[in-house]
Amino acid sequence: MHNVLVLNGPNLNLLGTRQPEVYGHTTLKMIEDLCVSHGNSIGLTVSHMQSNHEGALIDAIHAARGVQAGIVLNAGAFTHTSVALMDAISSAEVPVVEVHLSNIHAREAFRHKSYIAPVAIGQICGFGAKGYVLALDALAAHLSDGGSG
Ligand code: CA2
Repeated sequence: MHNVLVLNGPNLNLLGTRQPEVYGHTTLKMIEDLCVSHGNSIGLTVSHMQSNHEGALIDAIHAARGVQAGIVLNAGAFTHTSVALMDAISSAEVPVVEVHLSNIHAREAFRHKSYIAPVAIGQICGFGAKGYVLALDALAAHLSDGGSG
């Protein structure tokens, strides 16, 4: 079993309670439970964390080094602004799969830029909560390939 962290950023604690037309009806707790159970079925021990604070997310990425085999990261709006998160991922030497519920490329222009994408092994967006399952599958495949490709 590989340890994997599912890390969610700002405002994602509100999932399922507001703006369901954009982000769906699934709550963060449902997504976290789904990740734990799906991870278990594909050989991943999933832990999860959500924070509205950039520094706390950076601390979690630093703490993942040598502990987690990979991270599934939805950095929320920090995706589009945070060089600091990008630098944390670069230095952590932990593979990151970037995930977004919505298709950020079909939304406002400011959401098209991701500071996470250049330092992630890949990006999944536009599939709602199922994107987290796809991201775990992608991470498991990456890890079983020995971390290449
Ligand atoms: O589509 C995604 O997953 C996003 O990362 C969500 C972020 C947004 O800033 C990114 O551009 C794309 C926003 C998360 C806000 O979540 C809410 C959920 C319910 C109600 C209000 C906000």
